[in-house]
Amino acid sequence: MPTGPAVQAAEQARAATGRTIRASLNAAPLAATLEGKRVPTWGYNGAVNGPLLRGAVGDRLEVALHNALPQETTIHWHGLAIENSQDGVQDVTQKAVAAGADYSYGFRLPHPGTYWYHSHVGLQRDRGLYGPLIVDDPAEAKDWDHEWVIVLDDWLDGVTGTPDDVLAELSQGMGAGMSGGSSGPSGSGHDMGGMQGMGGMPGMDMGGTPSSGPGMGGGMGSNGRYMAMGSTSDFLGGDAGDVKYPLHLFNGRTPSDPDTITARPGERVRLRIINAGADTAYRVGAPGVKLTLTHTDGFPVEHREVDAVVLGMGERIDALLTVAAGWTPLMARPEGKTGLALGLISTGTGKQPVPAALPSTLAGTVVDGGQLTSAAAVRLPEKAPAVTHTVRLTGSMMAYDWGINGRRFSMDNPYEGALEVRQGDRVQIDFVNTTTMWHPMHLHGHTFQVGATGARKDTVIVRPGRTVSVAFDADNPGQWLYHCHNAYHADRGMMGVLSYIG
Ligand SMILES: [Cu+2]
Repeated sequence: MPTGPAVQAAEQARAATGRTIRASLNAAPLAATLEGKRVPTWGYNGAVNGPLLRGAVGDRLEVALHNALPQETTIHWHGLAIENSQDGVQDVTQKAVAAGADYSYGFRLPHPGTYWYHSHVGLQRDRGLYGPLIVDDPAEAKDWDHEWVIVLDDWLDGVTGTPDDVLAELSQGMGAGMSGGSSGPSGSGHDMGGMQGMGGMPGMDMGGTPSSGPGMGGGMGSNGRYMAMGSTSDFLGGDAGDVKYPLHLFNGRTPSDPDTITARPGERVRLRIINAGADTAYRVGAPGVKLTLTHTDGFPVEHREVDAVVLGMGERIDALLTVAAGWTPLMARPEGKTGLALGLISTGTGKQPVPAALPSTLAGTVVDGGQLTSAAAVRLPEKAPAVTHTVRLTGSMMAYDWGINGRRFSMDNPYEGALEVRQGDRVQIDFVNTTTMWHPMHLHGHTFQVGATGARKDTVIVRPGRTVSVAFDADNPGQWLYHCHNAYHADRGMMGVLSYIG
């Protein structure tokens, strides 16, 4: 039970400063201005990318939500191991907040780091209903001069359609998208590497016949307006994304009007990068400048110097960057897609770079957060798992039937197929990707460890045909969702519940 005695006991055991941080979030329709155009969308407090919420470890965060949307909503506090009743999952941890209603969230901030919040209802977070949440560690030695909180997002709402329009098209399956003439090279990307490592999994329709999609030829879907065809990434192991986005935002702004910070040459900037996208991994870097990766998903890692870092949807990376004289373009390139999200660092000299003149690729040493090593201070002590759950990621672009172990999640019966754990147990989850596409797998309420010594994370990239094993100690009782953080995959059913029993 989200409010049972075990949950209350876990909440009482969390560190407390006695301080309370209060914030208000008003979820409402708004008109954003992007590329000089008025873009109708939904967001918090009148903007795309909500306000920065910030407190210290042990502070209590109280957020008053007003729902001025025309439909129900909730807020999920992504990555935070908070009290279960505050996790913001409709029909699992709370009743959704009705249109016009108010709701109060309140919980202690359990761990320092870079987190974020977003709506957990339907496809609302592929509009503007998200924002950054930073938890400070007062004991941390600050070896940087500036901090830059960076929220990246793939954007189409109000420009080419709405997320609901996108889902309507995708749900017809790949056949519908292929019948359109405007969607690029014949969709071969979605089949790429399809047979490798799949071994004829049941439910895998690799026939590739355009007629396999229901609803063929009807409505918008037949135009292939939203489906990204041939979007591939070697880094992600094949198919990179399902959806075409006309814009990519860096703190709610496009490259023609970039977010810009000023610094002196030689100063260090701590980047706190959040991928709030729905269907896009971002490769982030500055040409000719090294990034020192220090944290992923809030938790410290052994420092790693790279040329660029890839973030799946929901992932965060903290990195240190030393400022060079002139202008430094911090680029986020959508993996396997075209476009750019951009921010600039200026030292007050030189000429501001023109987006079109920037390099189209970021090469060299490139890693993702799941390939980093946890800092010793946060590494889980070695322990044999009391239980191992196998989570097969299933489905295909062809039928758009994404699921877990061949079953599509339904909120009507959320506990069917739940992964059962007992408090105190070391739990291992093996994410086995039987599909031809990568999935960023997210677990609520816990920060697992990837492999024996990998990073502590709450969202990890699982490449096609690969297995990623994660482990955690079951220390936060309740009912917790786990799901692919591709908004469209999650909505179609690649989701399940981790359930504390006994
Ligand atoms: Cu997915």
